[in-house]
Amino acid sequence: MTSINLPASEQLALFRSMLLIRQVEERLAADFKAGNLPGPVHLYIGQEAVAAGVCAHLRPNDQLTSTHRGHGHYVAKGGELEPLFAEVYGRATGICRGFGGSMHVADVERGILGANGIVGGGIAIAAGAALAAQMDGKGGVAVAFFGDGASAQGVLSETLNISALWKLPLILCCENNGFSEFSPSEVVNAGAIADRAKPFGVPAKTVAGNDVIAVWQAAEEAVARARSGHGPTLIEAKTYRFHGHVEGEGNFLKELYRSEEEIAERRRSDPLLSFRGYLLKARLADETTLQALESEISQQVARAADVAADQPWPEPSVLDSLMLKATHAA
Ligand SMILES: Cc1ncc(C[n+]2csc(CCOP(=O)(O)OP(=O)(O)O)c2C)c(N)n1
Repeated sequence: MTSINLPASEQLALFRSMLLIRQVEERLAADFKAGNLPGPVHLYIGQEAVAAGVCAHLRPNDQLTSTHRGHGHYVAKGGELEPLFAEVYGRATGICRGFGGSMHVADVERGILGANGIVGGGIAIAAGAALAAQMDGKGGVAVAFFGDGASAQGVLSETLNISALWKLPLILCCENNGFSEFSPSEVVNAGAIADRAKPFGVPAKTVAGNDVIAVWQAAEEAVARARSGHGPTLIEAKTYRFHGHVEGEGNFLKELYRSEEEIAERRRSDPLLSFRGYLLKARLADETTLQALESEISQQVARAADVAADQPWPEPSVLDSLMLKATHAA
């Protein structure tokens, strides 16, 4: 773990953000296992340091785009828990009225432009948000979170090109968790992902994505560069997902693409536990404080999830009227 001379309150806020993501995801994992989810979920467990470290630098009006693995970014940007759970549960009070599900959680008011089932789909949308922020002239920035698989999509090159030319206030954050669905990143991506920024003259940094302080530092530089009009930065955060590509994948995969031993080994560098250990060792928090925080967050998560699970299903007529509006708009 990188250590840093930041006020304890800021470092505890990072821990809180990671913990909140972890507990939300663990609740959803349990919900899936119990057969209580109407659709698929792709969990972010193991990658929390990336969302927390980057989003710590974002202001309420800054914007982000996310992926099919999008709950962590939503939570780190300050999205409310109850509408998140309600959306994943398909309920009427969901953030998209229960019609979007896990892969579409969004809260435009909070700058969360949405999770996205199209791999790489958020990259150019974030460039558009960065262009809007640049035109507004208020120092806003946009962040595109995407995976290593998405970085093999042509849209990354196009976005690097135009954002470099126009000096867009954009942070391209690749979460390299080692896999694209069930394929190791090496069979999907030629060369180093960070090197993709080179031909466009965009600065790039590869960081230990399980080290929240290292991510925080890289993001601090990238966000400052973007806010001051110097253009985009690519961050490649090397991390690992502890859960499957999608919950329940063991039920349909014919063979395993990674061993239980590998996962157990990688869990030894769990970003949340490493940071917890660091906070204690650096005397930034004591055991009692951390346990109190853990129990407060687990109550907050359980309450939000339980309330969401009790909400009604959406009325099909709402869908009809939304489709009607969309048809008129087109
Ligand atoms: C355009 C497109 N192509 C293919 C898919 C199928 N697909 C869903 S997730 C995924 C892998 C994405 O890997 P990565 O970008 O590394 O994200 P991760 O799942 O590791 O978070 C693929 C190929 C898709 N959803 N969209």
